[in-house]
Amino acid sequence: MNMKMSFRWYGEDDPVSLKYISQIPGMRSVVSAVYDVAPGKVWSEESLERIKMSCENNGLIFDVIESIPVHEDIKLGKETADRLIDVYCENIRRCAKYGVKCVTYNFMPVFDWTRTQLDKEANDGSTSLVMYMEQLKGLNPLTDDIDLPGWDASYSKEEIRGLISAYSALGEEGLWKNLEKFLKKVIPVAEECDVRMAIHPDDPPYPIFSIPRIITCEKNLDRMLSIVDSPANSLCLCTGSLGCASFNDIPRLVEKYVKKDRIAFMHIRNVKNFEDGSFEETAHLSSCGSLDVAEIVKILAQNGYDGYVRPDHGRMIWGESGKPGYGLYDRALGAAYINGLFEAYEKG
Ligand code: DNO
Repeated sequence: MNMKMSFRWYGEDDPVSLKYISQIPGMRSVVSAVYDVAPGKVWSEESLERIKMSCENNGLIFDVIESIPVHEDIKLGKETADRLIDVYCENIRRCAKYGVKCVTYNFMPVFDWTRTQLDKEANDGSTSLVMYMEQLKGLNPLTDDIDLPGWDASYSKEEIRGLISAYSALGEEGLWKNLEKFLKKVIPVAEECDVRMAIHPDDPPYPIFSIPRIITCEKNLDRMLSIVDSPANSLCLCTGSLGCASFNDIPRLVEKYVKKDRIAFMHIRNVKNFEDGSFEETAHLSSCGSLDVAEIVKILAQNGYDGYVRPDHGRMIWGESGKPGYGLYDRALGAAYINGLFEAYEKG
């Protein structure tokens, strides 16, 4: 197969072992990161070497990072941004030295992905991550003490309030300006190192609590890619993140960007969308959700996609417990299904 099947591993503390990951048929690459260093600090070469060796000892290749986090000061365009971008570049160089070919990151202010519940039980007893507008309504992080699942717990409530106010004042155009500055410094370094930077879309792809979000839709993806027109400035096209909004037609977006060679990484998962914008994460199979996963893979296969793919968020099934979205069983089923689709479409 052309594409490179991969699996996210959260390091030594991950309840899913590299040995088990290596037992999934067709598993090639490990997607990981140095998790014990705060954003804005340099990763030690020893840490990268250790991840590389652990993967290789299990017959796996460590060549994808998810993520090198972008410090909030860079996104906010503070005076420390220049120095922090230099640190970011140094981390890219170090990763490349240990064999990394693709670095995933996001430009979401304050919070990464947002859901209202992490363990919604379905009729079959499995659980998954959901976003219910009903649960979100009426929450105001500036006045309420809220703590949504998936948010960085290291911020105090006061700090979160301060950041939210700063981002509201910055606005979308301010955030674009800071992204532009970041890309113009980072992408040339990635090019030198033969690394493809893969931006993860905002999840969900619309503003939350008046915080601007810009990696959301076709127009904005085009704008982001045109800032530096290079394959090193590419997408991590996450089907679930973009696909929970009705304005994004995922097969069409995949077709457009794969033809331009601007997809470095595919996160493949399915979501079931509701009229009011709520959504539930489901099993990967097309018939389980609103996305036509078979069609998406068909387009990738028929266009000779040779970038990275990983099964994204799985449900918790068969009594497994662990990191929400990141258990072994349902993601392994997802990998097997995606491999099957690629094999079928590549063989025509
Ligand atoms: C969620 C993940 C994201 C992703 C980052 C990339 O499960 O896909 O947290 O890793 O947004 O920086």
